[in-house]
Amino acid sequence: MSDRPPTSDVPWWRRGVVYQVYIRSFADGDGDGTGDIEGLRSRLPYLRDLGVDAIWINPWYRSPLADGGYDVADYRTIEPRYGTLEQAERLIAEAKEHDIRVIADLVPNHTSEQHVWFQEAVAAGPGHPSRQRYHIRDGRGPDGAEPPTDWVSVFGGPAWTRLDDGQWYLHLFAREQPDLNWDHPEVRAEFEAVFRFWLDRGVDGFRIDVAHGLVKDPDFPDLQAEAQQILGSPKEANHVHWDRDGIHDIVRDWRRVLDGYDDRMMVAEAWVAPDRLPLFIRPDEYHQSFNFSFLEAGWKAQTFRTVIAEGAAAAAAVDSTSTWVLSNHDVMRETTRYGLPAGTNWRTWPITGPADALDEAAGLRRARAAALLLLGLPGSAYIYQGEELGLPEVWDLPPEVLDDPVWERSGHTQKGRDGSRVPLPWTADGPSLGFGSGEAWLPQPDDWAALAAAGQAEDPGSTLSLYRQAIALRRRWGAADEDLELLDLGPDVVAYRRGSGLTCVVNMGTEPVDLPAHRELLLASDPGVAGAAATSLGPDGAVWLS
Ligand code: TEU
Repeated sequence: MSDRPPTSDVPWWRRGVVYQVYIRSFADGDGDGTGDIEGLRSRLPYLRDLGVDAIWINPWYRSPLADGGYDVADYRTIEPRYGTLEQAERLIAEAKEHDIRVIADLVPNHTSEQHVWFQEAVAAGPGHPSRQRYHIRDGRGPDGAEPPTDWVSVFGGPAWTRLDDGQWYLHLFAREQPDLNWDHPEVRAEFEAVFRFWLDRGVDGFRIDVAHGLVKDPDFPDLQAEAQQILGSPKEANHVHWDRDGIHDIVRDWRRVLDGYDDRMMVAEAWVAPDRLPLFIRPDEYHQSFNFSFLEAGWKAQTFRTVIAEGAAAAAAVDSTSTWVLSNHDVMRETTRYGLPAGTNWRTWPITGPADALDEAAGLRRARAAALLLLGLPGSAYIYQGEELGLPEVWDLPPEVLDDPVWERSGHTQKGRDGSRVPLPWTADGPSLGFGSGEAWLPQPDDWAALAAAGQAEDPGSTLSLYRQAIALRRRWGAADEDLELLDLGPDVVAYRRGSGLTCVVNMGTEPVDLPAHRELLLASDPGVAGAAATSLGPDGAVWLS
């Protein structure tokens, strides 16, 4: 067991630091270019030293990887490229020895087209009961040649694909991801069994994919939407297929299953309006739901102040805690996002440019400051692999290596999300910078050698050292209470004080700002940003004071 002091007696997930492992790109144990369970297991000491409480592992189930594993063919087996069930069990056990909890990623909105249910439904033909587990319907117009509705896929293009026998199936994401019918009792029963399968194998929690999906308007009306933004997040309550009230019954069933086990949790990936988020974290539903407004805020103090106040209040209203997140495998890495001019559409910018709009140095400074903003807040903090290395988005990946279905489905108007999924650099040399013994499935930029974890671990001024120090200090200063007081230090400043006495100040303006009186400078986002006397704070800087 590790010798770290327990933070408190409240449930671990209420205040934990959760590290997101995009398994395909974390560490490759067998040299085939794809990350895997053995690679992850070999890096558990790194995660222990970073100080995280838990890891969330992106889907590791058997999958053709048409959408990076969010197309699950079998929820009870491990994708052979990632390893075996025995290896998964060993990983869970070893993580526990390091005091690291494991959160699995469950995908209930859709399966892979290779799931046995979908294969059966396709083979059986129209009218067969197996078709009712999905949304498979007749088309409209002469010969049913028009899709049943005008709905569009989140990844671009129509949300319906026609089968050879003439019927159409719904897929809100890629063609390879047919949506399940959650009105079907077998679908509900199967997922309860899948929850139990993984709970019995010791997982501590679940991240639930597309928690705002699942339920569709039974009348299947047209949307008549002008155009849906690709990878956009329409935050409309009771939309025809998002954030429908019927979701909550399903969630309550899942919660009953989890409550039959000790100390387990589930976190919702719900892209919903801020005022709808509390509904997902009522006491008999999810334990947490990502606060994506925090991620979506640009480098603007007013926006962050509002988002923090609203997020904390919304969680407190239902006796939950907020779940802060700056980045994940679906969005441009914040080091690049914060380096782009305010208002830039970062989904399209890698294609539209202009490339010289990017200020990489400012982006990194701001990302480091944002880390202190994030890690000082009460509630839980999710960090995405590579964030602790200050990795930028690889926005200039050559088109021929792109793997995200978004690239093709968007008609090449968006490159997609591969730029945030490039395998991690562990060492300054080797064929894939220590990721594995061979080439990585996506190419790493040459200058990532300088960002490798091994070098950063030795450098006290590195981004990795900053994260390590911040997470260690958070145990002492940030975890003991859920108190939060926002301070007014001017229009360009985000500042708050915690009940412990920790004060966090972030300067999002262009001029230095005065720091409040304090006893000690605990941590600064960049050496020198607060000067020797720590009386003022430079632009794009953050400090923790006591
Ligand atoms: O993402 C769900 C989802 O809705 C996102 O695509 C969202 O629209 C976008 O990121 C908002 O900016 C989840 C997974 O995280 C993603 O990787 C999968 O591709 C998707 O579900 C389908 O399973």
